[in-house]
Amino acid sequence: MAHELPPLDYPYNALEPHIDEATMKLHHDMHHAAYVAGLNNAEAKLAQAREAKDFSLVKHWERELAFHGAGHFLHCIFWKNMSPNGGGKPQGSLLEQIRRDFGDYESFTAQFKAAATAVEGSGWALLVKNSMTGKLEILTSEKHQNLSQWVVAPLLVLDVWEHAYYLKYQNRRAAYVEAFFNVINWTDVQQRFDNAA
Ligand code: MN3
Repeated sequence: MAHELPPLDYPYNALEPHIDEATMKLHHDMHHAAYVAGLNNAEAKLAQAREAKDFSLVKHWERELAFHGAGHFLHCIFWKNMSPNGGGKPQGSLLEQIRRDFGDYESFTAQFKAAATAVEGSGWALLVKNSMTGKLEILTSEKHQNLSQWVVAPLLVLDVWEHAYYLKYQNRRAAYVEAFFNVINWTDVQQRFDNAA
């Protein structure tokens, strides 16, 4: 099922004067649309590679998958994160957890604004919930991909830093990757799959 550019929930000019109509139109119709097209293309190319059992370009298409996937999914959230009726303060359980994890709302906004301002070059500031600790955190991303799509729940992870295999496998990472499949705890992976939001 191909990804599609979701329409905005509000007119292009609805966020004026804070975010202008021309920017919204360009950002949504051109930039976001390009991510959607790029993501669909990357997924199609990877399907072709699986079909042909030819992964010679897998690094390229995984990069494309991350770049366009991150772009698509983050923009979907970004548009929904804004509203012509927005502003004000969070309430209820979100406000409570912000207070618990950042001290108070003002400290949260101070850190978020500072973090967003300090991103070098292109990127994002993100308020996230850590699925291991259940805590809220502010993270930043230089660019947005760096091989991640962000809105994913890790189910099965494999460390391919050299320290994870070099003593035994030296430069033969593929042999280490092969061996990993002999020790995967699929029960754990299944549980993470069942629990993923
Ligand atoms: Mn953008």
